[in-house]
Amino acid sequence: MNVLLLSMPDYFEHMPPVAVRMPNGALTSLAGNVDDHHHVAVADLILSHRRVQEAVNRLFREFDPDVVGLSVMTFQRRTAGRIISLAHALKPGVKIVVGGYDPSLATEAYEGMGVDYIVRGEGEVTFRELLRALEKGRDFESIYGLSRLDGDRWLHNPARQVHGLEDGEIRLPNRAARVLRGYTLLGRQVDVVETSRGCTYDCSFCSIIEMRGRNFHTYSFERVLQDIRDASDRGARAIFLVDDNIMLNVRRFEELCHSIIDAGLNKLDYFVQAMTSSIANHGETLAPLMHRAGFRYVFLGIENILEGDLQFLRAAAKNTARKNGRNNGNATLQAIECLHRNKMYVVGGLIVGNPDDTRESIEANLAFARRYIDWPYIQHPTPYPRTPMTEEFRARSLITNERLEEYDGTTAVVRSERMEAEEIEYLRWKAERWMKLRHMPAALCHDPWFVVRHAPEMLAHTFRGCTLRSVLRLEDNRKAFKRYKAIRQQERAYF
Ligand code: B12
Ligand code: SF4
Repeated sequence: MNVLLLSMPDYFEHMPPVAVRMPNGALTSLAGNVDDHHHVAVADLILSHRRVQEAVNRLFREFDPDVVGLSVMTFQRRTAGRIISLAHALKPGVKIVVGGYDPSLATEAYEGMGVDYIVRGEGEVTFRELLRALEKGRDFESIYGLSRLDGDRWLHNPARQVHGLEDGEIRLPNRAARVLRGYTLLGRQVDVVETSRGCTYDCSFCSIIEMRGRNFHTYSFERVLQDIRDASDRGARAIFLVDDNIMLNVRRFEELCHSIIDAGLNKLDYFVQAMTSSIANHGETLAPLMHRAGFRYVFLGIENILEGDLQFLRAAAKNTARKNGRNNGNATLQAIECLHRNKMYVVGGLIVGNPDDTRESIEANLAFARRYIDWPYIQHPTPYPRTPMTEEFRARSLITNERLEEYDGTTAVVRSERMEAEEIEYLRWKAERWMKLRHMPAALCHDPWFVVRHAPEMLAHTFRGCTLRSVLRLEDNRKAFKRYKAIRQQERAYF
């Protein structure tokens, strides 16, 4: 069968396509795990975000798909709906399958969207079995994790257990299936690699627990190194480790760094998401090792610097430093200092606009970011399907915006008890632009050619809505913010 796998073109504020176009790891993993006789094409539509319709038309002409699979996050649901309609128009009768976080956690929302199958949870085995059932025309009922349309009724097969990755059943991703080019992270070809799946924490804003429960499974280092080598052989110079929480097992992560060094794969740049507690508590040995292994940017899930907010976010535990077996306060500063001492940059993940936030509590977080963080990744709490946070925001009637295409993390869609959503977003927007500007020299040193060529576009993105008058403060910043919001609105029209 001809199978076309698509990820959505929708991007958010901190990942402008001029600088970041990251592949979707799920699709190549699916492509690597179907039976060999299928012809699979993977197209990350972020690479054609300005010409989505043309790109889909062309992909249909070239691959004539029997099955189309879409990987969807919540803020991409509207675009997914439009692509599904287009697919039906281009080829009536084509089978449509959706998977990923949104279809898994808001399954019912897809039932009326012209979809034939919904894959809930991990997809490799379910999708392989679905293609087999489609070929045979039977046995759909025995596929765990599948929801399917039977006449005009939706049937939901039992959930599939999370995969123990240790058994080697999940084969390596198939990057050869990609049919579009142009992945980049500041001009360096980037790829994604997984070394583990899952997390045992339960932060209230995170979708992971509802998606797969609290567990942690790991791939063998042999497989991970093979995967990195494959990405590198295909031209990648930067690797994003997309594990949900790679720092859960610090000893294992240290061994992984050693393995990367021993295999000579430390010439690549690595980007990773990390818990502050792991870095703070093990940093003395871990951080120098990470530096030697090639780690360059570390995304720290700080979430918030205030204890009350951390309690709301259920993120206090992962931000706690320990000394002699005892809690020793917040780990954030210790972690940042440790990473800086070892020449790594900190991408600071903060969440502002929580229910009890005030102007002062938000300003405190912004001031912290300004002072300590190299690249801000500040977001607003976003009520994604089935997270504990969503329930609380709903119960407190704080959700002010139900337009899911705006659930991109940097659009405030909830208010706090004391502040309007728009005012919360305004504070973040106003502060963050300047923090991003400050990192330009570091980016210039590392990737001078790219930054010189793209600086105007990058600045135009960061400061969109602003004019010389607003930068010189001859105009009220709120007018620039309104223009920014209008531009952002236009950007969301991918069709
Ligand atoms: C790595 C990552 C990123 C990376 C890379 C993204 C990329 N290009 O793939 C970066 C940093 C860029 C990123 C950005 C964002 N992310 Co992100 N990200 C993740 C993370 C950590 C892992 C995702 C991953 O690659 N896993 C490995 C792959 C193999 O697993 P998978 O994606 O789950 O796919 C499996 C199944 O879902 C299924 N499946 C998936 N797609 C399909 C399709 C078909 C057809 C089938 C059959 C099956 C299937 O099968 C796959 C294999 O088993 C998750 C989870 C987490 N713990 O935080 C969040 C997560 C996916 N991100 C999320 C969000 C919201 C975002 C952002 C909007 C920022 C934000 N506000 O947090 C941006 C938007 C990106 C953009 N396009 O601009 C949310 C999504 C929530 C939701 N309900 O939509 C998550 C769940 C985090 C959370 N907040 O809980 N992200
Ligand atoms: S530690 Fe990270 S992956 Fe784990 S629940 Fe919290 S945010 Fe999600």
